[in-house]
Amino acid sequence: MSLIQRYRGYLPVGPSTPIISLGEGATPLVAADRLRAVAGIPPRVLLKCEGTLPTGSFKDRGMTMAISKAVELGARGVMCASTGNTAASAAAYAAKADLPCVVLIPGGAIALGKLSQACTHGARVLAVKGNFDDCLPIVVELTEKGDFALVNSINPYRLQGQKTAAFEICDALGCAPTYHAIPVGNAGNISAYWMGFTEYREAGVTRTTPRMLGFQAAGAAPMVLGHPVARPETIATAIRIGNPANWEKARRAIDESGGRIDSVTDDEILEAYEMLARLEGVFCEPASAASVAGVLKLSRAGYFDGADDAVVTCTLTGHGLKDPDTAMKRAERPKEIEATSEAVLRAVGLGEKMEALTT
Ligand code: AN7
Repeated sequence: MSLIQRYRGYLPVGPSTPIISLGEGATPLVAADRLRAVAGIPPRVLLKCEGTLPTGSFKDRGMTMAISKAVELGARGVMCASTGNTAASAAAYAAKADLPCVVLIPGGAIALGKLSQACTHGARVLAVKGNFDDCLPIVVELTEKGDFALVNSINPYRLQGQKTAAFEICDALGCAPTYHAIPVGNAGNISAYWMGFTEYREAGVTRTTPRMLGFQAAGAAPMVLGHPVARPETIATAIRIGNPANWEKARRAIDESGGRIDSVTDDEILEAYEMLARLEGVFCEPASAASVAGVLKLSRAGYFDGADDAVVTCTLTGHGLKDPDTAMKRAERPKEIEATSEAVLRAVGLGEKMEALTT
């Protein structure tokens, strides 16, 4: 069942809304027990793995709504600015809906997997000499004037779709988590989750809401600093954003929930990225690891002390395959060897042990 069908009663869709779906929704919520044990994190840690969505990121939740509504409302095409994942998702759903799609990306600053998706789905991809914050106002201006629909997260249907991730978490747990950790870029997703958590409480499905813990990259942390960042820099290119469009909404989510916004350095992001891959078998992209990096940071600072009965859910927003360059810059390159079993044993340095096992 598509996400729109499943949560129809909570979404602004009617009988005449066409459902443009790629089978999104129902992503896994995976217990991170090894990571929790190794890092000594007091609460239970669960990972909401959004990399399993059709285009490999959480954007699909918002895009199925945004594109369905664009078709319903008669848009002639769709347009977005993007650090990569929105572009990939918009391109795929626009292809499915037979709508032209134009995306503006910061030139040279988006991950290869995302670029390959946008281009392959047939979007017109334009590399702008500037960063994400330079791209978005152009898209706003052109879509206000023309008949293309804007599908960035300032489109309210995007957040409507994305709030369903909070529903899924509550449905899986049977209650709301105690804390919810999430990376923050343009600040749409944290706002959407808060909307989802509060709507479920208002509907009586859950009795509580979590404290929202938002994490920005240290080199792109306008909400932590309290002012826009003119030249955002981080290895987590997905969240390389200096002036988030949903700043106010996100601020309210954090304040109303009793949560906090914090920053994590690129080193902290990469540490969490590797721990997730090696301890949990979960390959996410660097920006996604910011949620877990933040939980590690807060845990070390004693923030969760005494919260052993608590549950912290972490959104892993995108799949690791989105950014193969970052992965291979860090990983050990394959060793080249002769095609013999002896060479294999020598190369892995386990010759004696493996012989002992096989004889
Ligand atoms: C993997 O694709 O902004 O705070 O243009 O791709 O809702 O912006 C992506 C953002 C986190 C931040 N993790 O979410 C885009 C774009 C990943 C992302 C975020 C993004 P928001």
